[in-house]
Amino acid sequence: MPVESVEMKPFYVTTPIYYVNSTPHIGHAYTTIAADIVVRHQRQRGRDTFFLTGVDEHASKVARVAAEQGLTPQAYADGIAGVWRELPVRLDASNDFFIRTSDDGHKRFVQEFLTRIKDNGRDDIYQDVYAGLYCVGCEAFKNEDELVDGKCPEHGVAPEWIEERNWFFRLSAYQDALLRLYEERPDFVLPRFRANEARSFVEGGLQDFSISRAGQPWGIPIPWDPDQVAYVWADALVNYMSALTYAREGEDLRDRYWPEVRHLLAKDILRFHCVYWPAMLLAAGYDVPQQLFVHGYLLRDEKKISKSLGNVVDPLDLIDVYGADALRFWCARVVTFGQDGIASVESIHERYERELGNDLGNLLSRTTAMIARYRDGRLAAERPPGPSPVADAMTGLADDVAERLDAYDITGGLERIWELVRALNRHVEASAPWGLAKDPGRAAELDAVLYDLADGLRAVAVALAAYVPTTSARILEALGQPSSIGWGEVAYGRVQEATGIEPASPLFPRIEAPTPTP
Ligand code: ME8
Repeated sequence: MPVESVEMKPFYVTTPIYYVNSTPHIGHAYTTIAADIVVRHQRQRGRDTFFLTGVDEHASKVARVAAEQGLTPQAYADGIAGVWRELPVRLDASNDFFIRTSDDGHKRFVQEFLTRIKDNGRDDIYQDVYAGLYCVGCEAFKNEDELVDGKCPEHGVAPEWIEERNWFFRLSAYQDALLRLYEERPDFVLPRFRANEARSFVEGGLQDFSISRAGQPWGIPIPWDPDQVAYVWADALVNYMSALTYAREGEDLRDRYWPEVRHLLAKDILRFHCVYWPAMLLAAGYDVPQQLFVHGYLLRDEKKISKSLGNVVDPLDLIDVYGADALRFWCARVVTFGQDGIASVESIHERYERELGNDLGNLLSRTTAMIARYRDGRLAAERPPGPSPVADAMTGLADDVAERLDAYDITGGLERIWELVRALNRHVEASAPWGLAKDPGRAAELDAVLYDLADGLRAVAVALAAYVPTTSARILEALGQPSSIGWGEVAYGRVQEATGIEPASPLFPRIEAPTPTP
């Protein structure tokens, strides 16, 4: 779809809220970076955006660990929430709000939300006794057939037997409504193979699930039965709506952003998001989200990276070495977004050197050095007439990238931009400006080449702004260009006159290669 015809409705993006008691790893950074790329891009197109991330605090493990440390759960959560609040900052993510599920605004809203379901006149919340195997890692009940050697395959631990009287949500009543939703809105869950996964799960029959836990010291009290607290998922999912009610004092942002919401998440929590959450919203009488995009896992040693499996890649360590932009670039580029992929420090290093350092960094260094040397640092806004391979390479770029990013194809969008980066590098080699500079009779040709290189790099910088915001700004500055990054600037021939251009310092200085992991 060409960019002009995209409806300019508001655009609200969420990541899952991360368990406060785990440690940020590359998988968490991955969703946050992807969401940030998508939302920054929409902002460049002039859309009214809102980006939410945050932490999920009411897991039963929080209370357990707090007790071990002699702290109240709240004091323990307060102590560790800062690391999570810092994560998007370090990743250069532009979130508009950071939710904590222990916020008063969230707790109040969850109580209202559950009461709306209870009072919907369809008896959708009822009391029953539940007995079953519960995995604390997943915060979910497990069937025997989901276990491998009696253990949860995700967490490698045996689930616990739990038996208690709980409040249940009548999920089973929403089977037809969900199937109709998937049918009527084929883009509700993307990619399509994930929508099929959700559909087959629903077609297999839905079991009601417990939305409360008894005898827990930590959680949001069930308003009509304060001896029970909300089950952590019945509490956490609601964050996507609750945040809008109190993120801006005195405003209910739901009027603006609900249901224009896009949830990004990995496949581990597909059922909660694509089945339970829309059913809960329907039961509470709210519109379901606009869209859910389910991405794959970053794997290492063929296992999901996670704290419990002990093969964490700490994103903050990677940022210390390579910088946030390199991590963002690598996340978008290493695997086709949506698929599973292998994350290794070696592959970040390789892309840093080859693509960021050589393809992009050297291109800027060479271009600015040539403008400084051959034209005394002056960049003209007029180009001598004649065919331009750079203009050809830029044809359709803005629409192509926008179309890919509208479809969450952050990998494809970046590859399309990189085609231009490669075309610019080819142009340097083919036109050999250093040869033209020796021949005063070819001054106009040299002007044309320098104009094209500068203009191409300028367009690359604007197109890359959602992916690598700091690098983008540095390129524009080195070329003496304004910092405006409106999407309309991704077009040929918009470079502005500039003087005083100096050879740019390396965008991505050389870094010693990491020692290979065993
Ligand atoms: O599930 N590869 O929180 P969580 C890619 N609190 N993405 C990964 C990943 C990996 N190896 N590991 C984690 C929870 N993620 C709940 C969510 S939402 C209402 C409640 C990302 O801390 C991915 O987005 O376990 C996944 O869905 C999320 O982290 C799970 O984070």
